[in-house]
Amino acid sequence: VFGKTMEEHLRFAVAYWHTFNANGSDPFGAGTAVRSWDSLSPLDKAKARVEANFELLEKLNVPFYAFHDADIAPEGATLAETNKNLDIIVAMLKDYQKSTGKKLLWNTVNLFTNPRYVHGASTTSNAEVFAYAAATLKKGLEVGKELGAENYVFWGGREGYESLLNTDLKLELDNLGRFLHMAVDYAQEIGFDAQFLIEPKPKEPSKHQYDFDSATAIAFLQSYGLKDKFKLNIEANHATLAGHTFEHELRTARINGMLGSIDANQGDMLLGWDTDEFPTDLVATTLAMFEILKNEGGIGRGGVNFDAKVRRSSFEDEDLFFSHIAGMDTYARGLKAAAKLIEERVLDDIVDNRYRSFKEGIGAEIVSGRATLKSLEAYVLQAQPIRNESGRLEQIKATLNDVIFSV
Ligand code: GCO
Ligand code: MN
Ligand code: MN
Repeated sequence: VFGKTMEEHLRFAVAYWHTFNANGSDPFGAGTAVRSWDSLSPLDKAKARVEANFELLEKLNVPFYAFHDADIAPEGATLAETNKNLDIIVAMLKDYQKSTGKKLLWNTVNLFTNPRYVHGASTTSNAEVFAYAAATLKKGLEVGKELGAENYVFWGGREGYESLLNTDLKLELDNLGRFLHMAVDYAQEIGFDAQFLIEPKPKEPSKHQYDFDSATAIAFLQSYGLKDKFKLNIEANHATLAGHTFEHELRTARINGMLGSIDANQGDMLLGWDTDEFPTDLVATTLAMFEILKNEGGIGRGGVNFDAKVRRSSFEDEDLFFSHIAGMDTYARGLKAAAKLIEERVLDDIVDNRYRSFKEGIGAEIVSGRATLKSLEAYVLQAQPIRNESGRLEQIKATLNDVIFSV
C-alpha cells in the first residue's frame, strides 16, 4: 500500500495486561483462567508470564508488546522493593527482546490500582501520593529507556474527580501539567527519546477524567506548553464512551498533528462502558485506517495495540490466539479498503465537490482571510438567493459499503 508493507502500516502490539496476567475476573466474579503458574510465588509467576508472552508474540507473528510496570513485576512493600522486582524482570525482557527481535511499542506505569491512588495520582489531594506517583514515573521512564520503548503512554485512569464539591479543579490541572513537565525534563535528562502519548478516556474508573477526549487533551497540552512534546494514543472504545466515533477522535487528533498511536478494540453500544472487545467492525476499522493513511507519516512510531480482552466465558490460551488473529484480520482488511478509498478518491472527491464554493469568488475571499463582515454584507445585498444541496449521505454510505466489502 503506497510503497509501504502492511507491517509498516499496522505495527501490531499485544497488551500484556490482557493476556497472561489477566485471568477473566470481573467485578462480580473470580478468574476463569487456569494457568500452570498459579501456585508459584509472585516473582516466579512474573517470570513464567514473560516466557508465555514471547511465545504468544512469536506464534502470532506480532512484532510489538506493551505493558504497565505492575503487569510485568509484582509490587513490593516499598518503592525500593518494587524497583528491585522490576529490575529482575526488565533484565529478562531485555534478553528475550534480543533473542526474538520483538520490541516494546510502549510502556507506562500503573497509577490507578493501588489504594493510595484512590483520589488520583498527579491530581490527588495528597502531596505524598503525588510524590510516590512521580517516583514511580521516574522508574517507568528508566525502564522504557532500558528496553528501547518507542513510545511512553500516560493514561490518567484516576486523574479526574468524583465531585467538584470537594475538588480544587485549578490546582489538580496545574499539578497534572507539572507532572507531565517533570516527565519531559527527566526523559531529556536520561536521553529517553520515546514519543510521549496521552490516552484520552472520559470516565471509568474516575467519574470525570481530565483527559476526556482528543479535543480536551489537546487544549490541555496547549495551555500547559506541552503540545509539541506529546501526541495522542486513541482508543476506539474510549471514543464511543465519550459519545464520539473512533473516526472522530482520530480525525481531531490528525488535523491537529497529534495522532500518535492506536489502542485497538471496540465497545458494545448496548453497554455504556469500556468492554474492550476485539475489533471486528470492518466499517469502523476502515474509517480508522483511512485516518492513519491520511496522517502525515502514517502510524509513524505508533502502532495498533490490542487493548482488548477475551470474554470471561472463553478464557483459554487458544482464545487469546484466535481473538488476536480476528483483530489483525479486521485491521488488514480495513487497511486495504482504506487504501482503495484513497486511491479511487471516493471520499476525497465527495468532500472536494461539497466545498467547491470556497475555491472561487466570495468563498476564496473568505478562505484567504481577506473577507470582512462589511464585505460579506455587501456581497449578500447584491447576490442571488442561497441554494443548498443535499449531502447525499445515503448514497455515500452505499458506495462505502461497496468498496469495503469488495476488497
Ligand atoms: C483502560 C485503558 C487502559 C490503558 C492502559 C494504559 O480503559 O483501562 O484503556 O487499558 O490503555 O492502561 O495505561
Ligand atoms: Mn487503552
Ligand atoms: Mn480502555
